[in-house]
Amino acid sequence: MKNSIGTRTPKATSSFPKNFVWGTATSATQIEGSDAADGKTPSIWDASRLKPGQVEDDHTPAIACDHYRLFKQDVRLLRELGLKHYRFSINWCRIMPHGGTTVNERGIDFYKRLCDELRNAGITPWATLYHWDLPQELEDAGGWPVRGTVEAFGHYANAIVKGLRGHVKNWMTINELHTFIQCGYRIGNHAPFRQEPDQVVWQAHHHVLLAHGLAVRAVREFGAKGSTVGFVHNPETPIPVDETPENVAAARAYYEHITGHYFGPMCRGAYAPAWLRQVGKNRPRIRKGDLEIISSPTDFIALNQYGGNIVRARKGRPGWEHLPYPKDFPRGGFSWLGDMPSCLYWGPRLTYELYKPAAIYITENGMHSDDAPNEEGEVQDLYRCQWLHEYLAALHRGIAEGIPTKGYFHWSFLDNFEWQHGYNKRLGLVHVDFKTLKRTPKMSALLYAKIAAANRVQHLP
Ligand code: PNW
Repeated sequence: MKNSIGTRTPKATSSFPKNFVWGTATSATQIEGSDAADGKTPSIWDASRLKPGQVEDDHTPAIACDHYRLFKQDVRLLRELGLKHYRFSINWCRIMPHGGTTVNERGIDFYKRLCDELRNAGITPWATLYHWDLPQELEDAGGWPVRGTVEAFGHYANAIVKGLRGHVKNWMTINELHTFIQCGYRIGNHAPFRQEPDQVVWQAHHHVLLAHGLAVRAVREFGAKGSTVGFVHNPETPIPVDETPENVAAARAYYEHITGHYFGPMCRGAYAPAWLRQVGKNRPRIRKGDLEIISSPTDFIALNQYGGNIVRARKGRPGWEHLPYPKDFPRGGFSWLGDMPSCLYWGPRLTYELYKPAAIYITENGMHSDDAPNEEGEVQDLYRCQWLHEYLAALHRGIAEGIPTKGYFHWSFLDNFEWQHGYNKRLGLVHVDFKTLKRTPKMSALLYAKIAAANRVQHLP
């Protein structure tokens, strides 16, 4: 028999569906800079609000990638890479300064210019309404634990959806409620750096769900015809230690347990009864009509997926148990991030099995690695290249099995301001020199561009 090692032609099965959405993602505070330009007022993450020690090395987002001024160059780079979809977020403080009700047209104009530039480059915009830039005045009045913040958000959502009608058709309401409420109001390592008791935290959680519902309604009422909208969540992903029915069932039960107070109200119109029992007297106050607003139908569920945890069924008893990772394994650049490619299989699968969304998008996936240009100016970020192959192969498996995942956005397009880590964590496909602001596509950007253009991964497990 003729030796065919190394001459393997790609299997048809490694292709993604036609029209699969390949994109990259960013957020306003992390890349824009120009934090007082054109009428913008401070958010809770602004340089002027951060106190010493809150962000590593006291970095601030005052300049970040200077994208507000360099956006044309950035869109050109996206075009050169051939990436046809781009997820960004809108900074509330540019649109409604001070968190008030007066619209700042100069703020809307920036996002119109960005969208025009994208359209001319053949790139579809995907806009997130809230990626953590709460106007400082709203925080001063109590922040997300206070219902007035939801009302203010409703005004903002209506204004920006109206303002960008004709420019944006794909909307995401809220980015990672779990992260900014738990880190911002319970743990205190994200702005507004508070440590509140459970009832306050769960009240804030409920208010953000309500804000999501109002944003869905804003898109339905004021969005262009054919607009789509969904919520972006980052659930921890349980990965069964093997695929025996009992271990898969344990993973599903655990996923229900951790998503029932997020997707439950949204997709079923009710908080999971087990969760309500668990939080007991710390449950949020829910007004009549709230759950109808929260469960306004959406078009997709968006997942930000980075890692996962291994679970299995408990011996002789119902439920699950976690298998803790050995020290230093696996890694992905953060304490919370373990490199577990199969999360891109299990996350969409469990979400689909439990909540049956019409579509799923992976709106973030990525890792930190500190690669810099070498003497030839090449950034050889081999870990990220390997990551792309492995994670996308896992994503592909689910699609091949019939899970309706319609798109993938790599986090992030550019190295950027990584919240409490400042500029010390680099997650970009494109390297940014924060002194000169020079952009250099890493090896992974070129690899990802090839995968997107070919619409297939080369390596399948
Ligand atoms: C997400 N955690 O943040 C955000 O949406 C991005 O803005 C951010 O840059 C990216 O992931 C990388 O960190 C997270 O503690 C922050 O589990 C913290 C956690 C998860 C996601």
